[in-house]
Amino acid sequence: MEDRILKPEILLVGPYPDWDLVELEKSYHVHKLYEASDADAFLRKQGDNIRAVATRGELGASAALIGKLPKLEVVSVYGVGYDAVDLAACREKGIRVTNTPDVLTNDVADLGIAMMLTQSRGMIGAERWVKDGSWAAKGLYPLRRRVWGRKAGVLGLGRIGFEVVRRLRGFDMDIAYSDVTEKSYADGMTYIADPAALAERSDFLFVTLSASAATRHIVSRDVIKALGAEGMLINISRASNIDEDALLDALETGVLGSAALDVFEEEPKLNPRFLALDNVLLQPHHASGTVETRKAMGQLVRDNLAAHFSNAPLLTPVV
Ligand code: 8YV
Repeated sequence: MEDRILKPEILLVGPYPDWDLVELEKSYHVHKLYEASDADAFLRKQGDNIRAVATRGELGASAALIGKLPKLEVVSVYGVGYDAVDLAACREKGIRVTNTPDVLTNDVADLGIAMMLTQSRGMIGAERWVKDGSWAAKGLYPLRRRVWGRKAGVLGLGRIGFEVVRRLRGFDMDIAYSDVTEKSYADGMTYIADPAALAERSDFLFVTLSASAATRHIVSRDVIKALGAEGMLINISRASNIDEDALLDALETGVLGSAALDVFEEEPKLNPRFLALDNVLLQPHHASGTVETRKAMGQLVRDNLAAHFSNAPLLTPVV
């Protein structure tokens, strides 16, 4: 009997690792949108029977895509961020949404700390200094700024922000945070509601809040200016949380000291202005990119789909 009669049909928006694809194909008839040369034609042909979308954090599911899938029941996001899923369209049509919180928190926090250290101590340039012979030819590498004991600001004290803080404590840092409300678990940390005031007192400003329309450009031109010529901005959340034009202007003119970024508007295509800067550390949106975490994320995507198709409660529902 044909596969699709026995198995629910699902749409994969972007590629997953092979170990996930193999497992998904055991239970579902998988359509790969990313392999279609003409996505519209593909969806006109296949869209009518698709009951689930499996997507990635940064790819989400737009209202336009959802509108082309009349039998859609559930969107399962491989990622904690669901800002790219049109939740209003899902709510209106009774479509459930799940994500993969918790399993990636520690890896995302680790990368944030690694980015702070790498950028502050100039490790990329230092390695170049060794490899290109500058060490032997020119002598000592220019001095960089210390990390321990300095002031950190954390914008968004959710799961990831909290783990960033736990790690920063190991560097004896003076830590403050900003969030919509003061948090009961923010032991020993100064609460500063205004992001610009938080930036003003910070040497390192971590952006760790989940993105939504309400947080768009919360790191504004003024916040960036307040962080200042000695400050460093570290973004492990979403590009939309930062006014990227303002960030580029500030990095180019020295209004902001430096930045370490894992996410970009229009990624994976970056604004070419980033590539000309020597005061940025650029990472390819891989804060959750370890084998262990990605395996756990894939498992949670599948567990949510399995729960949905067996009428069991969803493990990590968003809608
Ligand atoms: C991506 C993410 O989903 O968790 C998120 O919100 O953006 C990431 O984990 C991951 O890079 C896979 O594309």
